[in-house]
Order: sequence, then structure tokens, then C-alpha cells
Amino acid sequence: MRKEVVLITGANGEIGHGLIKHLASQGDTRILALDVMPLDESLRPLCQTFIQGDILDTMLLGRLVAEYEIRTIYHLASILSTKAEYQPETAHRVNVEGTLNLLRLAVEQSQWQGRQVRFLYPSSIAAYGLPDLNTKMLAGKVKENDWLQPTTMYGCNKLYCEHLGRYYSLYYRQLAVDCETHTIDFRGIRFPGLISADTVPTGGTSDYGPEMLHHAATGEPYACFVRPDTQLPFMAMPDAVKALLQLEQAPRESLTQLVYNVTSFSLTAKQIHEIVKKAFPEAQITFKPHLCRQAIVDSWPADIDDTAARNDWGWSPDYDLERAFEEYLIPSIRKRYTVPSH
Ligand code: AKB
Repeated sequence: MRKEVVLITGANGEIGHGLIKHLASQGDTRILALDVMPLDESLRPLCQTFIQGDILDTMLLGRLVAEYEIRTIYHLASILSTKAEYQPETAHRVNVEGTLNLLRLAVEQSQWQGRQVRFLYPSSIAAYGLPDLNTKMLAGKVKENDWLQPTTMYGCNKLYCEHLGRYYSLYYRQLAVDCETHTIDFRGIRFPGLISADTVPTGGTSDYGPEMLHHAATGEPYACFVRPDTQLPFMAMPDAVKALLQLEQAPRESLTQLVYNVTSFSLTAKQIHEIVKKAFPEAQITFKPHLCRQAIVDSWPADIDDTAARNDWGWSPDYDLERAFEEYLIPSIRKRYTVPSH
């Protein structure tokens, strides 16, 4: 008997933390967690099984196909935009070949189960590429099919994997004699910059937002690597988890597209600085733009249009700007770094 599970790759990453905690709190989901790094001790008891391994290890993935009945895959593993620019070919292997391995696994599982496995794929605003700052500021809320000329390896990888998801959903082996009937049910979400109270991101280019906040709370000085006027859309982590779960649950018939923008609020680095300073008046924050990272952020939209997600599957964030900082980020981060007095 194969064990029915939900597979989460990149389980130890930022979204993985939030997703595992949420799924475990619902009680009825058996989680098979996979990560190349050891899983955080706090997450271990929440998972049915944790496997430390690589999504490029096809033998390992073959073993998973044989042992488990995988209902849904949350494929979270990836190398983020800044890190990917230092090792673009490695990023391509992990982000594209790794995703291809998971899509193949999903097809095999769908065939064997006789039903479509759901494949939830977090894509990103990095899939967009606006040619210059002026265009970015005039573009307004960018829709899913606009400005898709990413300038980073990570962005190219995300956009291409969205296409792969569409291919594996609709056209997989379309000319084969034994043309496979059971394809997969791919659902992609283009996330804005994410901010979590529990984890600090590594290797991204929207990281200046969460880094400013976490450094301020720990009293460490922070030099923000973008200009104060830099604007990006952001979202609090509980909303990112909510979006993934809500899209997973949505009836296929209500979905008019395979990839959706979602967003919560959009603000400048200066506005983040002001909010952080108000909460942590001692914070030592300076602005020291890194020209290349700045150029990446300048190519990402200042805001995105998530009307399709709102219309098709009822997306609506719980945390607007004020609630995100006042009710979630600041109190949780304050608590996280407070040393208990004995
Ligand atoms: C990154 O900065 O690479 C990510 C993203 C925007 O997808 N946070």
C-alpha cells in the first residue's frame, strides 16, 4: 500500500516553514518533506517523513514514486535571484532541471493514480523585465502577460518553468502513439517579495525589505542595497501560504489561466525604513545602493494586477500594509528576538 502524502520540496525554505506549520495545524495532511538541507528541528514533528536529498537525484525521486501516493506537490525548491547571478548554470540546473524532474514525477503519479496530481508552483515577479525605471514607473499594475522579458537567470527559469507547467498540463507527448491521457494539474502563482517574521531570506533581491526589519529588531546596523525611492510589491508570509492553499483548493473549472499574479501592498524602501524606524527607533539603517542589484529591482514591476486571481478563485489578502506590519511582522519579530529574562 502506498502512503498518501503531500510532497513539499524546498521544505526548509521560507515558504516551506509557513506552509508546513499551516498544513500541520489542519491535522489531516501527511507531509513528505524534501530538502537538500537538514530540516529545522521545529518542523520535523510536523512532517510524516523528511528526506534530505536533491531534486536533481532522479534515483531518489524514483523511490518516492514507488513508495508514495502523492496527491499534491508544492514545488518550492529554487535558487533565488541574487544567488543565481553568481552561479547561473547551477541555478539553471536546480531551477529548471529540478522542476522538470518534479513535473515528470507528477506525470508518473498521475498515470498510476488515474487522476491528475496537483502541482503548485511559486513563480515570481522576477518573471517580468521592464526595460528601464521610467517604463517601470509608468507601467502601473502589470498584468500576467505584459513585460515578460526577465533580465535574471532566476526570472528566465521561473518564466520557462511556467511554460513547462503549461506543456505538462496540456500538451505532454502530444504526438506519441500511446499519448498519455493523465497529464498534471499545474497551478502557478507569481509572488511579490515575501516578508516572514519567522525566517530571514537568503539569496533574493527583494530581501532588503525583510532584512531591514530583522536587522532593526536585532539592533544590527543595516545598509540597504537599493535607493530609497525603489518600489516593489510585497506580501506577508501568512498570505503567501493562504494563496497557495486557496489556489490548490480551487475547482479546476473556475480557473481561466494556469499562472496568476497575487499581491498585497506595494511600497518604497523609504516607506519600509519609516515603518521600521517608528517601531525600532534605535535602528541604524543607511542606504548604500548596489548598482547591479538595484538594476534587477528596477526591472521588476512596482505593482502587479491580481484581478484574475480575485475573480477566479476569490483571492484577497488578509494583511494590507498596516496590518502586515502592525499585527504580524513587528510584534512577531519583536517577540522572536526578545531574550527571555529569568
Ligand atoms: C528574489 O528576490 O529572488 C525572490 C523573488 C522576488 O522571487 N524573493
